[in-house]
Amino acid sequence: MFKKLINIKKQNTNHPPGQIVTEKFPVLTFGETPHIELSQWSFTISGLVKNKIKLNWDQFVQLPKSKVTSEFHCVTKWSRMKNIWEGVALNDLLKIANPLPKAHFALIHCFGDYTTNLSTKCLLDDDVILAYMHDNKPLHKDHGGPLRLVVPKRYGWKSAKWIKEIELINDNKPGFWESRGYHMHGDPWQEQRFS
Ligand SMILES: Nc1nc2c(c(=O)[nH]1)N[C@H]1C(S)=C(S)[C@@H](COP(=O)(O)O)O[C@H]1N2
Ligand SMILES: [Mo]
Repeated sequence: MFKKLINIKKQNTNHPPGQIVTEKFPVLTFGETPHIELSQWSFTISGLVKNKIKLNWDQFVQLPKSKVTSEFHCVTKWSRMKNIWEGVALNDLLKIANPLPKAHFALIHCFGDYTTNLSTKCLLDDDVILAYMHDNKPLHKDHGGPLRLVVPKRYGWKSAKWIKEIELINDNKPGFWESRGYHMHGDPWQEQRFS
């Protein structure tokens, strides 16, 4: 009983297994940073929803703001422990979009064609944010500016930079890395690196 308590505490105060903590914030991108004009920018929630949402940049920045401090774990083994993200809580927007009961999964689409998949349940977690600020500064374009998704309870590849669209779907579909062998769920505490 006592031993178990210690183990639980350890897991809550440390990084996930196999990770090395860094103070730096490396840039991990497949390919080039896309160039996005704010006047051409939009964010959409589409697919299996009652209310499709499409917002331009001016509309997006007028939405109520949220702030989350969370850990970031890349599957290449670095973890950055304290990140202050500011933007819009995704569950606020998903509640408005109102996913249909059969919308069990989502495919995330980005400017620059990157994709990744997540369960709807995972996206509804209250630490999931659409971020345009990081550590009190506007999100740098190499880190996904103007807007990125942040999903702290999944490996970093699920935190899609330059997010453009969330498409709610019925059956789980692999994204860019998932179709190249990365795990469909990607929970760092379970070390779900590869499938
Ligand atoms: N659009 C897009 N999003 C992406 C990636 C990418 O290549 N393209 N790389 C992913 C990976 S593997 C990681 S670890 C994080 C890295 O985020 P960072 O570059 O801000 O550290 O972004 C994720 N999101
Ligand atoms: Mo990564």
